[in-house]
Amino acid sequence: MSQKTTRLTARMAVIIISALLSSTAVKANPSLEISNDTMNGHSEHAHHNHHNHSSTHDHTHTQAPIGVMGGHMHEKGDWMISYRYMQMTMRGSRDGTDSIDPLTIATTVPNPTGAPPTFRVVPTDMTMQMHMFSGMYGFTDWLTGMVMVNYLQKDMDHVTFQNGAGTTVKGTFTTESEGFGDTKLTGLVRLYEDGKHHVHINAGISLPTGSITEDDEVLPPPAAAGLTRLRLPYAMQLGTGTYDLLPGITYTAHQNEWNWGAQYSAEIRLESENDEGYAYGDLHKISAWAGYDWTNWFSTSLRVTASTQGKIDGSDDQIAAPVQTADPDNYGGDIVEAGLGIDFKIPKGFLKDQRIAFEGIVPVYRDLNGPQLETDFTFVGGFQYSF
Ligand SMILES: [Cu+2]
Repeated sequence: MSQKTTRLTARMAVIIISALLSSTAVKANPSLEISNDTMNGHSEHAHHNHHNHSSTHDHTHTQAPIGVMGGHMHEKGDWMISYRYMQMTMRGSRDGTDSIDPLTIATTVPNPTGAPPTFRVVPTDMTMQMHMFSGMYGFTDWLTGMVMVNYLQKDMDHVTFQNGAGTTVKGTFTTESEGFGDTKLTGLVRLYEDGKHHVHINAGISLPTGSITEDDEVLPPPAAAGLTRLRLPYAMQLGTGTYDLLPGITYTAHQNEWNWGAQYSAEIRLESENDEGYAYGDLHKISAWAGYDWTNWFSTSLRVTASTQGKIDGSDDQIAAPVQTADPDNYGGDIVEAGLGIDFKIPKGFLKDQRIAFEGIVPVYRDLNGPQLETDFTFVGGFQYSF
């Protein structure tokens, strides 16, 4: 039954995406066929007049900070492969907009199962590392395809309070999970292009290739209990378990030394629950940025991002422990972040014109469905190779 549902929703997703692609294509095609030469003319124009930098690729000038996915397109026949490393550092918990310490959680926050009455195991910090490998190809001047494969490493430190009540700390422990995450296939469809302003649609699907059945050893509260192997909470799993639609729209522009842009992107679950009985909340995200070219090989950017995500719907009955991460209600929330990016375009040698970029992102505002671990810092570093 669940396999049938999976097949059905996968087919629906393919139909939706191909409908989206073909309808845009029909709309965009007549003008694009005529304007192909004009477009090339524009980029040549941009090449020689707007930028006196020798050997400047037009797309390099209009691309988004490295933490933005699907921020640029490629011309027909152009390839790009890239590697991005992302590290999210979380320390301490937050409930709504307020921080909450482990002792307060362990003695006052109700455990929905009622036994024990409060969350006696509290996560204290977490590191998530993600290695993202992606390939892009310009099928035509109006359609770029993108594939992304992720490899994740997560570790979470916890403190266990002894028995069902009181302030005695029994001990600490760390859980780990590692493996491939979900795989993302995206079509980028050009909607508008005049050599200065660019608009494209991001039409993607996320395939549930990441494991949602990771387990590890945990330290339970009863004084006599030793390390016990359990299914890890949702936050430590590697994928969503559902087919997800990844819609979005991206605007980029440049003038002289300045570039700027904005992107709306979302993750919409295409199934009401995965094989273990739950689905993550939908995610909506808006980013806006501005960048400045200090030289023809060095630029910086500032970005602001706002996102909102719902709670987990349903639950995995094998995820059961008196810990906040095992409660589906303690997921999602509203977050505003600010990012500072630096970009290098290698000026000479065999990697000439290839891009190395970094972005550091800090939270500005957080209203979390909690208690939930809060992200204090996100680092993204990447290398992009075009040919
Ligand atoms: Cu690219």
